[in-house]
Amino acid sequence: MMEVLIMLALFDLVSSDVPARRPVVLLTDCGSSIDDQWALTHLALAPEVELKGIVTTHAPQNAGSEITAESARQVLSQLPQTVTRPPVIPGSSHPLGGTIVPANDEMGADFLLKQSKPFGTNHRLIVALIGPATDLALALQRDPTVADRITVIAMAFDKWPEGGDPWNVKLDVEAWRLLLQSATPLVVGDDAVCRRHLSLSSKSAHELFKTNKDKASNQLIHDLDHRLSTESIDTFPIWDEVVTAWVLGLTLVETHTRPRLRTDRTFDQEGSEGHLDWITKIDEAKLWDHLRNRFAVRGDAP
Ligand SMILES: [Ca+2]
Repeated sequence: MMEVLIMLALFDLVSSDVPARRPVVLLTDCGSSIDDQWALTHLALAPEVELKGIVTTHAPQNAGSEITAESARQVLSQLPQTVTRPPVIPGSSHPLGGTIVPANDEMGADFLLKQSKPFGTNHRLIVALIGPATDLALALQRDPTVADRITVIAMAFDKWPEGGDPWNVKLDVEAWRLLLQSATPLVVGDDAVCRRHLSLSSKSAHELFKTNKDKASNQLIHDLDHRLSTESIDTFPIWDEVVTAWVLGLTLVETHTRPRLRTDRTFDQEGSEGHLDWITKIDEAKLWDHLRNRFAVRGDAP
């Protein structure tokens, strides 16, 4: 049976219980869509976050990890000069899928394992997963004890309790199967909650940054407008910002029994064990205010 435990309200943790400088490694398929750029920008600017590094992953259309790394570097280049640039590490260009992983594809897993070393069960490294889970799964395969040193916050799946997924999980189902079977604490922000809370129109995005005329926010707006125009739609979900919202304490979650994953990406609740947290609500007003204020503090890039 599914166990549901409504967690206590987590809103307002930014100003109360969230320790300063939460350590984060970001795993991203930056450039596949427009939302990774928003999350990367926001995490890099947030004073509550120590962005220790960015591991880039494979993406469709033969976009290897070096291509997504270049996209991440481009985002960082738009940030004000005062912002510390975290290292960008190209991870695996191939999903697990039973193939032999080339040595160069292990750089992301190597980085994750090295970064996790100082951490433990009482003070965990946050792994923010906004792309395929390949590099994280490689790290878990290489050293299963990394599960005792990290917490994973992931944008993934369609909705609870069905599961399903058109992108992050689909691109490496085996990696997600390993992640769900691991002992790693896991929080999921699904497509449904992101569409409910994180969809932006052109008007709302321009309103958000109306007092900021810097390179980074201009680029975020430009990318959103281009996507809205290309697809002839009024709003677009900034899915990956759900991980920023969780890191900043701006989400509510339910705790569920941890399911297994079928090959069609749906959940199998039979024989499940352990738990995971599932995000049910995002305080998007505070999230967008937080991002706007970061630009207001930082000013323009020279
Ligand atoms: Ca992404």
